[in-house]
Amino acid sequence: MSSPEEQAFRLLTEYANGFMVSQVLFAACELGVFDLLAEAPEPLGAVAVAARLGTSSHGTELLLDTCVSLKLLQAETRRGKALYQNTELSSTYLVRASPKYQGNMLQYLAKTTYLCWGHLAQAVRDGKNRYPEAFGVPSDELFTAIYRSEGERLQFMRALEDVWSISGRHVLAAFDLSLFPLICDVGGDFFKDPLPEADLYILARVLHDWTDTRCSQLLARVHRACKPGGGVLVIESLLDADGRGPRTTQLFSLNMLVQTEGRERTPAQYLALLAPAGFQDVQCRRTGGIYDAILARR
Ligand code: ASE
Repeated sequence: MSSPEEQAFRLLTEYANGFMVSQVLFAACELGVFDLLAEAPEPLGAVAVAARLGTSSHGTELLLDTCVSLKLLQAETRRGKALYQNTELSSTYLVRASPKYQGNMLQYLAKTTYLCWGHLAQAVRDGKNRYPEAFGVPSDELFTAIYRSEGERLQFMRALEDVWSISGRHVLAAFDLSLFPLICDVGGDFFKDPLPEADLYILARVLHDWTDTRCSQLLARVHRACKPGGGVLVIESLLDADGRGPRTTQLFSLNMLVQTEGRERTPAQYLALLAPAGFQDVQCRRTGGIYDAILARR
């Protein structure tokens, strides 16, 4: 048994090196390790993987063995030689052909979000991100942190779809939506474009990108478009009432600080946005998953 002090140091080391774990995952995806092993008829050695990927055999072996420790790959030793194959986790989520593939999100996190997190301390100092200065994009843009180009916008949309393919059903099962025959999933330029008439408006991962002022404007627009008896379904990751958890949601809220002008919110904070916009009967349902649901009626 290690002393509390040693345990604390172990925890500190784990946190300090946490970014390395993310990078191993990102690199293995980017290089196509999981796709190659999925397509191979049998487990492959490091030299064979390196030859097929066009990578160094030394680097590849290190990467593969680290993936084994992380349970992203499994290895068996045959006649003194390690042979690698995918685990359940990597077959399900990291192979491009899988219906539950999460690689677009990982690529987005690696190529965009990760860079923004390098400016976390500055974002905390300022209370807002310095994305325009840091990345050399026009600072008059309100919402540049999510995509710097059309290609990045498409990547972001593919990334959100990856997560939706896992979380969507749980969130949509949180409430009986059969009362709402015509449903509008709000996206695009919703501050400017007219909203179509509908019984229910879904705002999924939208409000967390915006300031309270912008959220109020958007909710007022939705309220005006909404039929009497209709409603709005907000899909977001809910913070605990005291803001001290869940940890993933706290990290998402910091993510909104470094990438957007928004934040994650508590149920009371969503109520404080919905009620002044004219919505009633606000109900919050936690799903136990990443995203929760809030239903309010006009
Ligand atoms: C956004 C979602 C994301 C804006 C920036 C983002 C994600 C990463 N960066 O609306 C996806 C998952 N993370 C969160 C916080 O939902």
